[in-house]
Amino acid sequence: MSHNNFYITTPIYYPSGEPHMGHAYSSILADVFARFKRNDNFKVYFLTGTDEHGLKIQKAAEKNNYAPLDYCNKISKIFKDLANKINLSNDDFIRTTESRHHKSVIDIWNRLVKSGDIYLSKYKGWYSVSDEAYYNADEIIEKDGKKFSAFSGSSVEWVEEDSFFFKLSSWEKKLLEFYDINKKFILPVSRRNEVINFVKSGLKDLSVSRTSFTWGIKVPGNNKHIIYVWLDALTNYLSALNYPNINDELYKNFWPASLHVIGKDILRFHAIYWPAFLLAAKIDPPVRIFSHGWILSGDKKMSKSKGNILNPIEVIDTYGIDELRYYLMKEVPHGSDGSISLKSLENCINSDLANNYGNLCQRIFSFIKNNCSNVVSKTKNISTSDKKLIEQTEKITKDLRNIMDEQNLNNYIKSVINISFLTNKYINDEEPWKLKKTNIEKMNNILHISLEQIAKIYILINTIITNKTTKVLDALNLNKKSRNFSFLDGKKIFDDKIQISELDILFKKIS
Ligand code: ME8
Repeated sequence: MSHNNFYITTPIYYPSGEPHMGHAYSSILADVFARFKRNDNFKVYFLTGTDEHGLKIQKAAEKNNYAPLDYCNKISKIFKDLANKINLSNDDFIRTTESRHHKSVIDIWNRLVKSGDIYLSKYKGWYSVSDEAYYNADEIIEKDGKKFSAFSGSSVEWVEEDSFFFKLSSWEKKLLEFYDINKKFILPVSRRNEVINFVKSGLKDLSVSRTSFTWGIKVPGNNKHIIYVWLDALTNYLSALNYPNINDELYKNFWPASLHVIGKDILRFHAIYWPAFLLAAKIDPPVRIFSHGWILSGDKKMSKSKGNILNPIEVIDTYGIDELRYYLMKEVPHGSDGSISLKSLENCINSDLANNYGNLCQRIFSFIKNNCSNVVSKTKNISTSDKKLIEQTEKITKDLRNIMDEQNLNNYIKSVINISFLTNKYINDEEPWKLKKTNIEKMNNILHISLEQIAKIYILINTIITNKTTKVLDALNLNKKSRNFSFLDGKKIFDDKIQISELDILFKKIS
């Protein structure tokens, strides 16, 4: 894969119930990284989709009186519609019930058999259908006579059945070596440490087939066994690139994946099982697993089973998608959990969107309209305070690529807020309105520099606020080709006079 290609994925979602804010968060986060790389002239492939096999889905379909595939068709479409509604810029939407995925899973299975990493035995232990995960006895807690996973809190059941196993134990040392060589394979560092400690405490072989239900991909040559849904699901990242056709342009251009964005609850699968499967199958593991925290409501994970859901569609219809995207990205701290509420969403809209970004634009646009007939000539002489603003902005922007290469979106947002703050202060200090009669050239310089700043701010933030930033860049008459990050390398956005167009109020304050 070339250095200028970037393959990024969201988790593929279980279509077992309707999507909620946690799903929207995970997807928007990945979307922001995808858009950042596109703005930075990378060739990006961005994948999302649905994870449709396994007992969890079979049970959800039965409960709703549907055949599994009919149920998946129905719910998968709801996830696809949500992707549109939240402005995901995904290039593909994969469903694990598609034949392209089936081929890919069979190939991986055959490779693992060929490498001697799979053997037949019997599984005896705990299983959580909700997590589709096996748990050791020391990971189980008992409450009111019922057993739960101490890790996720989901209920577990005792399973005893014939099963194929993957020799995960034999990959322990190689995984630790892999983490050691690839120091940034797992971010944030706290999650990396968690994974390394877990692997060091010893890995058991992993059951990779089930025989007590039918909804899934059958083990080749053995009709009784269904391939474990996580081995099936993880392979989606390869299937979307037309693996096993390794001569396919997509595979050649985009594997290994640059970044899998996932929640902390599915870290083990991505940071331990996935690289182990791939190393065993002699396929390069992905470059980065970034694990985000949970969206909480109060202090609880937002999820259907807890009944504390903020419905993303309702919030978008009331407040707008730009507003929700910005709020979620700002409010949830890097790699940690974040508690959200409508009250803090409203505060964020008022303080950041209306007062900071919106006000900066509106005051400059209306001044230029009223005093300069919508045209500002090119800056001629740079004053000390112009220079100061330009240098302060450069100092902030020069770190942005590194910040985003570590998925530190909070610092990115802080940087953009800071540029907006500095620009507002510059305008207040320079008082262009006082120069109309005395120094029209200086007034023009200040306005030109302010518009250049506005363009930078809105290009940076259009990774998050996708609709209203376009309105501003259109009103600046900035051609589409120039809406990229070349200014991060010191290039100017406007080399000439700037003609502006009408700009409506961007963000309405909520009272
Ligand atoms: O785990 N806050 O699917 P899923 C933040 N099919 N993120 C949340 C969340 C919350 N309240 N609730 C869920 C699966 N998520 C598998 C993935 S990938 C090969 C297979 C996140 O629908 C969760 O952390 O249960 C996970 O990353 C994603 O939503 C999908 O959850």
